[in-house]
Amino acid sequence: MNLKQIILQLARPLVFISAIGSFLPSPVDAQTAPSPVGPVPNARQIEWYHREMIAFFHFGMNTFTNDNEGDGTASPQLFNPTALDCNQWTGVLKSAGITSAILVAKHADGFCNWPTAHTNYSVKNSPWKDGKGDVVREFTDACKSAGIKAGIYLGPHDRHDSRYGTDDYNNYYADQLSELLRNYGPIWEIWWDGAGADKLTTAYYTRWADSVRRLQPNCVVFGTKNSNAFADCRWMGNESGISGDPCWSTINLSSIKNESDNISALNHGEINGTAYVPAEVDVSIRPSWFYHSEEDTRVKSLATLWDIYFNSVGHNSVLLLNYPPNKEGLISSADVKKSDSLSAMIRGTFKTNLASGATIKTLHPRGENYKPSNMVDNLEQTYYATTDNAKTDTIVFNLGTAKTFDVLMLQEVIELGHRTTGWSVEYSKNGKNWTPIPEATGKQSIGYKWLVKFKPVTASYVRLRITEGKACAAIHTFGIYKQRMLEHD
Ligand code: OTN
Repeated sequence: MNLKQIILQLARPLVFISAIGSFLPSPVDAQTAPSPVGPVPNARQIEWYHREMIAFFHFGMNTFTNDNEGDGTASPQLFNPTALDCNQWTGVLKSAGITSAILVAKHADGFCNWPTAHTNYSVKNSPWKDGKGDVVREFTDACKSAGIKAGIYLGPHDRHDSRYGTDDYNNYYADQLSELLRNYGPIWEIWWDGAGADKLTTAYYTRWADSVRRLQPNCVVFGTKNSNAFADCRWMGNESGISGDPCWSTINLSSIKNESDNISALNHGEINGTAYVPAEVDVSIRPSWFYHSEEDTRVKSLATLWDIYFNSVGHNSVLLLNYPPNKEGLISSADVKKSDSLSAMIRGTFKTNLASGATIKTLHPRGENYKPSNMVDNLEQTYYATTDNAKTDTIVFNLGTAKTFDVLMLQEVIELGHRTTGWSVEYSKNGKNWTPIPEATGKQSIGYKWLVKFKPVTASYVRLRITEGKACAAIHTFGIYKQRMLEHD
């Protein structure tokens, strides 16, 4: 053996070891978290995502004029709820497990639900409580005692105030905004409806956003059109409760600004969007935003609400579900019944993850801190991650026994950005022959939560194939569930 042969002989095991090494987690990967990729959420957005559902209360002059878009000429004398009880509203939310709510303080008709010092067009000139009432106060107090986060819709458009469209309106709105942000305790979200708001320039919103940040640093901003630069969350392009598939939390701010040309971008987000502005899905439990007695029989069916839940919360969005209080000032019994049924279906379905306790094998585990079982441990802090060089993976869950399921849930670690951009799920009786779930094939986004429902399948093995990614995968949850259906109406 000459010297060259001796060197080659010695080198062979080293080459072999280094080849294996590229498949094994490096010790560094095993201990350290993956680096974030692309835009990531701020602290307000992370907290907002975890609420999952928000209640919306459209209540005001329109409730008493049987309108949705009053022109601002209705007399304050018409506003007179006979039994307003915001504790009843929060009771409905508590029993549904909803922990945040947004009240319309002023809609586009300009009538103010609180005794503002800046216009006479308000509750103080109504017969309700002899002009001494304050719906915003009753709402925020009820939220506080129920442990519910309170948000405010202060309509940027105003059909009553003649200053709308002039610079004086900027001052008027700013004064009202500070009144609301200073005097009612913590305000968790402010809603800047884009409807009719085209005259409001970026300069207006810059001033108003500055007040929000100074007076309520933790307040989430629902931003539209010219408030795009301040938006923590965006409109998603329709009022039917359907976020797109995919639905990325990222988007270009220009798409929010020019919304009418970019409805699809709002609905789907943009995979390479430069801003992190996830979708909030505003939809009413009834056909209209405000209460109309003739719609008492047209409250959305449980099947429709169930679909909306999957198309909003289950499409990486937060659901903002409107319950319009009636002329008494109460949420009607038909709406309460539907709300209770929806929450019973959500709780019943997601109570038991049938994948918990599964034996899990993956191709590219990062290491002990990010082990596969973290996906099914039901803990907030833990997650599974692949090695830095693995953007794809095949993850097999051996369920131990045959289980029947018809829903699946995936969650990414949102703090680390959108990572996985292609995935599919299959099932098998023996771990060898795999059948795709068509509804869970060729999927793209995950984000905070992705849900899919399908006809029940029975299997002992389930396989998640991560087929594309921007970076190594970081999967917080993989869940399979059996729907708990209530009687449909
Ligand atoms: O007539 N509209 O103003 C209208 C009809 C249907 C759906 C939306 C709108 S306006 C739209 O409302 C959104 C909230 O639902 C956002 O605020 C958008 O910025 C606004 O343009």
